[in-house]
Amino acid sequence: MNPDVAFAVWSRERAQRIESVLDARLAPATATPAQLHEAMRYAVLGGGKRVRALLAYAGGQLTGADTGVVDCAAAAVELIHAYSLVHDDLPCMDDDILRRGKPTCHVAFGEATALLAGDALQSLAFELLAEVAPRHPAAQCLLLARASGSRGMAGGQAIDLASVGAALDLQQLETMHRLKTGALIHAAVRLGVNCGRALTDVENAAVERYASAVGLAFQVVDDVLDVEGSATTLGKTAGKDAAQGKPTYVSLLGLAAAKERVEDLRAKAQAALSGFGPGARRLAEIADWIALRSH
Ligand code: GRG
Repeated sequence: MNPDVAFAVWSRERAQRIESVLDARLAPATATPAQLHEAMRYAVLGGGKRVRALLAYAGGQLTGADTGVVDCAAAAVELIHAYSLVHDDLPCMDDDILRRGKPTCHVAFGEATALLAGDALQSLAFELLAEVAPRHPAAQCLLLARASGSRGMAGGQAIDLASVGAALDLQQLETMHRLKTGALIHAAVRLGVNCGRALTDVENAAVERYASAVGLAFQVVDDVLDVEGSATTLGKTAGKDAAQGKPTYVSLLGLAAAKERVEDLRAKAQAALSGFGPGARRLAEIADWIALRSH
């Protein structure tokens, strides 16, 4: 694709591309067990901003990776994300009925099928990385496993569930979000970067700073949108955190300071990319998009 096309064009093209990759890799809805496969496809296809896939593709551009090589990394991280949303929405967790503008997976298919769909999406993510990733598949699987496991996303979710009604301080809140949301966003960048040329130590440290800043910025914006957004624009229930008494950046800092924190993180992400050339363009654009998003 022409490297000069606008971000909106590039991101739309990549979102369509990952949709096709996911469509091709998910079992057909008619394959036995049909209800499970239908639920998996329902949870993954036809919705979502695809932020994590875009970050993987943009990370791949930084290191000159072949887009076809990045496909499986981008798909794997989106599959883990979709599984986490299905499980997060279950009655035993966040108990939500709306996701990506449609009924949540358990509302549409029942709790048992939704649980299994999440499990199977997780397995499929690792199957893709192990089977298709042409470079260092074991290292890529390790990276994704660590980001999504008990010391990453699942651990952050456990802290989140335990924090309802608790008085977390800012540092505890940040630790929770760095795990629950940041770890997978961080992994998305890394998985893409790893598909291309090897980076120097200095470059690797800069990528870490970038991924860490955008991972946290994404969550702070999510907290702001939970207050300022509506279910129509968000495609999910708005105002839930406050209703559940969950600590958020807005409840701890106030709206204005939370927005300042987003700006600070956006500046950090951009600064981290300053040593790279034009290959960092899409990562820079995604940092702006994450900070300025309205849904
Ligand atoms: C169940 C192990 C397990 C983990 C769940 C991701 C997560 C952890 C819970 C989701 C709860 C939530 C709303 C977190 C806020 C940030 C976030 C991950 C929002 C959803 O991600 P988007 O906005 O969703 O990228 P789309 O639909 O655009 O893909």
